[in-house]
Order: sequence, then structure tokens, then C-alpha cells
Amino acid sequence: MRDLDSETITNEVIATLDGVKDPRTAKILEALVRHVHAFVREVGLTEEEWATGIDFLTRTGHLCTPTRQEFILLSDVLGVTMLVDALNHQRESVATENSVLGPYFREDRPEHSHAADISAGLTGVPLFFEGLVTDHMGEPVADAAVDVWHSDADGHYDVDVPGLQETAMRALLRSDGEGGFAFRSIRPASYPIPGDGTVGELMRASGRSLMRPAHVHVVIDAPGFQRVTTMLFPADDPYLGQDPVFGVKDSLVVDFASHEAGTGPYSDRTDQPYT
Ligand code: MBD
Ligand code: FE
Repeated sequence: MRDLDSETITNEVIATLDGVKDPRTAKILEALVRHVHAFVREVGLTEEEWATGIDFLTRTGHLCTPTRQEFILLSDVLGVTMLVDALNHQRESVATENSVLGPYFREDRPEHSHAADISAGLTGVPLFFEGLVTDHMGEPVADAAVDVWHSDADGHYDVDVPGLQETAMRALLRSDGEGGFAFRSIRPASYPIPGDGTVGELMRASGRSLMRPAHVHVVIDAPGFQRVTTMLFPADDPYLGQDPVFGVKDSLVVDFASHEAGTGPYSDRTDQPYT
């Protein structure tokens, strides 16, 4: 009989990783085993507690569907998403900073033309959104794929708007010859992250608020460039200082300027006028 003390178990599991061919995979798996074992040892995990943990993760997985991504949300509220970002992106870069992708990106988003109204007729404060895609020397990048998505005035993404069947407030745009892109929509509001799943249980158990500051998601992709996954926040939002997913960075907080009715950018557009 071998002596099954706790260190022996850890070492035996790590020894099984000898057959892993790829050195990077071997390193990741070994560290994973060491840290998970150290965690179990440190807290003296009981059998009942581990069963609770497995049940929590199982239910998290069951919540993941094409329109709901509870594991991404879990990564977000545990700060893992922003930790991975911090490790992989240099702060001194002139490039737009990254933020979280979040659980509401959808592959099946419609393509829209420059300055199109993507609100699908939902009511709210009209929003005009313009951006410029450049390289780090400031040269325009034409024909970049620009994904945008955001919530409505109640904080609902299209999939959560009661009674809405259509896709709304999300679009795939292309930057024009000057690197510019634009869309019209309605202004998003601050809102709670989904609290009806396992992440909600975790947040309530730790007394944390679910409220996120309002934001517009932007993901920009162009051949030969690193993807930018980011979002912009209005500077007057009351929740900027307590984002439950740690996605707010100073450089991503911008002025959402107000305009007199009929005087804002693209207010001369008559193809899909606001009412
Ligand atoms: C969101 O809308 C979001 O952007 C993130 C990161 C998490 C939950 C809801
Ligand atoms: Fe979001």
C-alpha cells in the first residue's frame, strides 16, 4: 500500500502529466493541478462543500446557451477576464484599451450600413455613435469589422426585451475609407447583470451589487491587427466606480454629449428618421 498523504496525491497526479507533449499545455495543466490541490488543502474542503462546488459549476454550465453565457459572466465577476487582459496588454500602448466581452455578444448579428439606425424602432433617447479605426501611428484602417451592441433604456439587451423577436441594438459595421464608422440607436442605461443564475447566487452571497454602468460594446477586427474588445461608458453614469465585472478604465469613459432635438449628428438623415 502506498502512503496516501495529501502531497502524495498531488505528486501522483502531476506525474501523470509527463505524457503531455505540448510544453505550454503541460505547464498549464501542472499549475492547475497544483493550485486546485493547494486550494482544497488551504480551506480544508469538506465533502459536502465540494459537492456544492460541483453542483454550482454544473448549473453554471447548464445555463450556457447561444444567448446566455454564464461562464463568461462568472469569469467577469471573479475578475479573471480583466486579469487575463491586464497580463496580455501593455498599458503604455496608445491603442484603445480593452474591456470585457460580456455574455451578450451574438454571432448572428446583422450587417448594417454606415450611420444606419439599429434600434429596430425601440423607444429611448436617440444616440449617435461615431468612431475612428486607426493603427497606432494614427493612419486610418479601412474595411475593419466593427461589432457594436448595447442595451435599451431599461438595460435590456435585445434577447431580454419583453416581446421583442427581432435583433436590435447590435450590428456588424465596416469602417469606411477614412477609418470611420457610425450608427444611430437609442441610449443605453445602467442595469443589473443577470441575477437569476449561479452568478446571481454568488453576488448575493457576497453582498455585491449587480449594477453595471451603461455602456456600448465595440469589438474591432482587421487583418494584420490585434482585435480590440472594448466598451465605452458615459461619463455621467452613477455606477462607474463599482462595476461588478471590473471593466471600467478611465480612457473608456467618454462624454455622451446632448444635442437639441433635430440638431445632432446625422439629424439630416431622412431614410430612417427618428420620431
Ligand atoms: C453585460 O452587459 C456585460 O457587458 C458584462 C461584461 C457582464 C454582464 C452584462
Ligand atoms: Fe454589456
